[in-house]
Amino acid sequence: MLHCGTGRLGVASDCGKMARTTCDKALLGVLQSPVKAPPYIPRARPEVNLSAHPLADYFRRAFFVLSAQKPADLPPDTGAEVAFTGRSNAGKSSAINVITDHRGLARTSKTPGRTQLINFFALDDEHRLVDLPGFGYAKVSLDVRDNWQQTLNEYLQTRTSLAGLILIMDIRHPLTPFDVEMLTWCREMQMPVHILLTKADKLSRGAAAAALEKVRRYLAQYPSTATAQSFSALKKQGIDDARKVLAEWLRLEL
Ligand SMILES: Nc1nc2c(ncn2[C@@H]2O[C@H](COP(=O)(O)OP(=O)(O)O)[C@@H](O)[C@H]2O)c(=O)[nH]1
Ligand SMILES: [Mg+2]
Repeated sequence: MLHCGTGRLGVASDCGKMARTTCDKALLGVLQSPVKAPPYIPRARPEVNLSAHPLADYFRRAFFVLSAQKPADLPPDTGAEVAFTGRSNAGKSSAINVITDHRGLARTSKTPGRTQLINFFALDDEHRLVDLPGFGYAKVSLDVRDNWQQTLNEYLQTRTSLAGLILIMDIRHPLTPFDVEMLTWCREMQMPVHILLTKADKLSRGAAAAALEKVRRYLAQYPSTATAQSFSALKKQGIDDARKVLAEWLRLEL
């Protein structure tokens, strides 16, 4: 192998010569074959798209800023941010990825409990999206869990730039004890909350509508501003509705 490799680099050797000759012939064949120019397809100029979808384009600007493990790591508490929360594996990172139209911005995982950091994504100098660590069956030691739950609590209790929470629930298992706890906390703190019932692609249209209705009936029992919609990161369903909620909370002027 090494021998052939040296030949390819032009050092005289039988093997090298053979490789060169075969290669040259192949190259010549490609060069000599009539190459048809591809048909000219005019492309829409980016500026045209920008004016047509200002919301989508705004969220597409998102970029990773930092991961915080302890309160001291948090970025300055200025401007406005919206945090995504929910059980591990509910689909938080996937939701952030489709809303910002970035495939791997927030890492997604098939293994629950892998993201234990508060991840910040900036949209501009004053607006951020935040991927919170998933509660639930995190595969971390108790010590570590205590540590980041403390950071998470402190973040939720003291962050003045936090404009609202996007609570992600698997549409097949909505209103888990964690979700109910989170909704109660939001009510008590008067924190705006919008529920994305995600993985809607896993249910029939009728079953998805019934799940949404069930959640809305639950919310209607309490005087609060909590809202809900169905969503699918896989089928890109409900993305613009979610973006509109974010834009309102972040007071974006687009
Ligand atoms: N079918 C389907 N799968 C999804 C959807 N959203 C997320 N997933 C999958 O659910 C798993 C967990 O998603 P992830 O975004 O990492 O969840 P997180 O732990 O809450 O951040 C991954 O395997 C995703 O591909 C969705 O809308 N539909
Ligand atoms: Mg995640």
